[in-house]
Amino acid sequence: MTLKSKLFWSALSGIASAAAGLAIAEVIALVIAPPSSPLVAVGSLVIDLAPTWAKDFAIAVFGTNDKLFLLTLIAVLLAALAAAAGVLELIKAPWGLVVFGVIGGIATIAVTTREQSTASWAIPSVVGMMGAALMLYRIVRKLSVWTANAQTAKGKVEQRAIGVSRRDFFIYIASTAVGAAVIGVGARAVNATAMAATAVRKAIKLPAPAVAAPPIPEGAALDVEGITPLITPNADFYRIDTALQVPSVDANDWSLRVTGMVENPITITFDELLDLPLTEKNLTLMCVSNEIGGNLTGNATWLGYPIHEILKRAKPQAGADMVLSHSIDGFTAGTPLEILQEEDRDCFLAVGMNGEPLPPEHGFPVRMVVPGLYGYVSATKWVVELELTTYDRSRAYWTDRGWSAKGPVKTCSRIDVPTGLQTLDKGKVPIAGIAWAQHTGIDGVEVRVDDGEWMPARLANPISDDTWVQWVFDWDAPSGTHVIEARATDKSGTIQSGEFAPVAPNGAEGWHAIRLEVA
Ligand SMILES: Nc1nc2c(c(=O)[nH]1)N[C@H]1C(S)=C(S)[C@@H](COP(=O)(O)O)O[C@H]1N2
Ligand SMILES: [Mo]
Repeated sequence: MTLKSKLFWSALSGIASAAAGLAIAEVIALVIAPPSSPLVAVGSLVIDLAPTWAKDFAIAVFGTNDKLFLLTLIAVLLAALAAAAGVLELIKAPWGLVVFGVIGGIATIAVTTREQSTASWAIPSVVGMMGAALMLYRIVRKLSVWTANAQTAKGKVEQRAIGVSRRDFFIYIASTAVGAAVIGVGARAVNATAMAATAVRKAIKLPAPAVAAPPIPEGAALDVEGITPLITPNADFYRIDTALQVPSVDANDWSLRVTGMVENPITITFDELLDLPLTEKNLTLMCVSNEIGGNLTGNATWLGYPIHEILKRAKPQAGADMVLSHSIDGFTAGTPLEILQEEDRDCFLAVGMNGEPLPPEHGFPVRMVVPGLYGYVSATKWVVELELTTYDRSRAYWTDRGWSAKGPVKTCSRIDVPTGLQTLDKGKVPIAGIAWAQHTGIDGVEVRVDDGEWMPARLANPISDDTWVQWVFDWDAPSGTHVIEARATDKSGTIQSGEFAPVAPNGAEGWHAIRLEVA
């Protein structure tokens, strides 16, 4: 084999391996976060570091294609480096792998120094780099076998000894390159769409509410270390959905259709929604899969438009008893029509969460929130259609998977502090937590120690019947091992049941219990 063709094939090996690594990185970025794509991060870093004259030059020459120019430039540069790595790996292994390591290192630095990056953002670059290196190692090994065979053949004996033929090698490298291109370009396109939707979200200014949430009452937050804060920051808010990739919806393209059993089907755009008088409200959201003592719950300040107003405009036909809300990703939830029509329940098409547009993973641009029902029957994120129908005729996503068609929230309480399995000093110890019975309201919480008498805890001032409420019991802890339990009573008189029930099919039951040691 000539030196020229050795150089050619090894350079091609480097490029195919780099393409595979990039494709791996893009696919992982789909799951981690679109801006964790090394291509984007390196591009952004170059933009940040480029001197002004270079930026001016690029804009002057390429106009609005300046970003395309930059990405092309990076791609060409990367291809050249990858080709060099391929050649190096063939003639001076493992230096080709080292070059890939350096490229991966630069990408990792670029990604992790981006604004709002977290440590996990390094994963696409690191895994992509390792994938590329492994690929290069394997391809070059095949290439060595082939070139060795070729040399033997030129000598005299067996044309195809053991090992790899030119054809085998060509198929291997071509399938790597084509596979990487197809997967990588596809993933890149999805990531780019997600980033564009994020940019739209950033530019949105939510209007002030026409009806603001009442101020949080004095004494709603107890002064107990470790108790659940009244309002859950968006970053800490639990996330439950069936979406492998967070749907990216451009608010400018979004609309909601009200369809099915209505006299007056309507469509409403995002701008139209923002122009309506919006209401603000604190509301605790709860997942039906929340175990006793679990944390699949959060309390936020939502900004939205009352769904009963939308329904009034659409005029439901007689006989309809369910609103099947459709998410853009195909998820559906079935909510009783009469609940959504209640004028004082504040069922929302929500656009804001704690003062900002809905975060993408919490349903941007618009989701539903309904006080008093578990999320799976009410809180459709990325909602695009409200279909009026009947429980007889239609089944929602989870109803087909063994969960109850209706899901009112069960009255419940949780002990936040002390955490279980802890050793405390004897004496005064606050036992504290939260209790909830959305839309009914909490009347009281009781605590008992070691199967003793139930003793009333002190309730904080509730924000409203639609939110959780904090409680505390001042315990004088004697030495020994103790089991502490709590139970809530709601304003309808229902006492939280102590009988264990699993989360399926309509929510867990039982008392939260913790065991602790007092020295
Ligand atoms: N589109 C869509 N919306 C959805 C879901 C889903 O899987 N897809 N899950 C629901 C469930 S089960 C719950 S508990 C809440 C959770 O909302 P959060 O992720 O904002 O906390 O969203 C609801 N809305
Ligand atoms: Mo849920």
